Amino acid sequence: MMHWSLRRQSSWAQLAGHQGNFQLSNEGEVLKLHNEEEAKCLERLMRDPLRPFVPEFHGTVTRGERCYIRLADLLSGLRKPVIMDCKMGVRTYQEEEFAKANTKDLRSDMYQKMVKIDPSTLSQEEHRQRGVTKWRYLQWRDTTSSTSTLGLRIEGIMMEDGSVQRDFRQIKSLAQVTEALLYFTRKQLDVLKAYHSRLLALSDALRNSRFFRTHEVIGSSLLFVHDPSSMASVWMIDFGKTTQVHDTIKLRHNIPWVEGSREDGYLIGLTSLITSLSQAISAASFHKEESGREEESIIMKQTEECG
Ligand code: I3P
Repeated sequence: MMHWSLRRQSSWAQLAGHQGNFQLSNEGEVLKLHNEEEAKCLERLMRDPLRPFVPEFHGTVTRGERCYIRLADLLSGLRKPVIMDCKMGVRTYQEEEFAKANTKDLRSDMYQKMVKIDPSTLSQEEHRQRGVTKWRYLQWRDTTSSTSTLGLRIEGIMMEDGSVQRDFRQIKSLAQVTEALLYFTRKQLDVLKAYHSRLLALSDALRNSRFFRTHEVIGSSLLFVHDPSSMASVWMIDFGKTTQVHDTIKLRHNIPWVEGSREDGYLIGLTSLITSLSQAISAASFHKEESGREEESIIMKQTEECG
């Protein structure tokens, strides 16, 4: 998760996967620690039909000894933004990470994260080593969340008061995603409809995108942003693990991954989100009608009592 307003620095810092990777810029941009793959992707995206769905990329800048990519602040102009990060695709690890699954390159921090949530998931060997490979951890995250099945997972939500919630790892079903969407939008129909249209437009743009045809999109998120004036938009962010595939590989993005296929399942996730938004729109419409009826009957009762 990464694109946060400079005005809300503490919020994005709280949510960002890699704290310390961001800097403020006086020009109202978000500076993100340079990553070669991400910079290449952003450059290509600026010449692709996906451009309107990606934060404007303004090149790089050096600060001290570190290089940063310069991105438009997606929260600029929003008063009290409400934000949701959805990580897309049926896996969040690259094939290289998978290839390293049998190495002895163990991560104790990832082992600790797993122990905290469910120690029973770890083998005796892993407990003895007090470490797991990065692939093991990422794959566990994918299969214990909605990533493997629905092709997306909600990584975090920030509400208008700045409070941050990251506790969505238990979400497995589409109905639970719909519940989360209703909570995130507070059942506002106009906001849900705006998100729905934006995702349909994204779906069209992806169909026409050369970038999408030729890239394996891993660990990238859709950032949902709205504010009290109901301005709502969705942005594609985080391309650090997105790579171009060889010409001979024809990616479909809508089928499960098998080793070597490079498939990411991005469109499985997008379809899940669009379906879930349609369900949320129906639920919110029903709720609105019910509330209207309740209000009407209260008014009628009061009129009768007065009369
Ligand atoms: C992190 C999350 C990040 C990943 C990071 C994980 O786990 O999967 O996407 O960074 O790996 O620790 P969680 O969200 O459960 O805390 P990459 O996407 O860059 O791989 P890292 O610790 O090696 O940075």
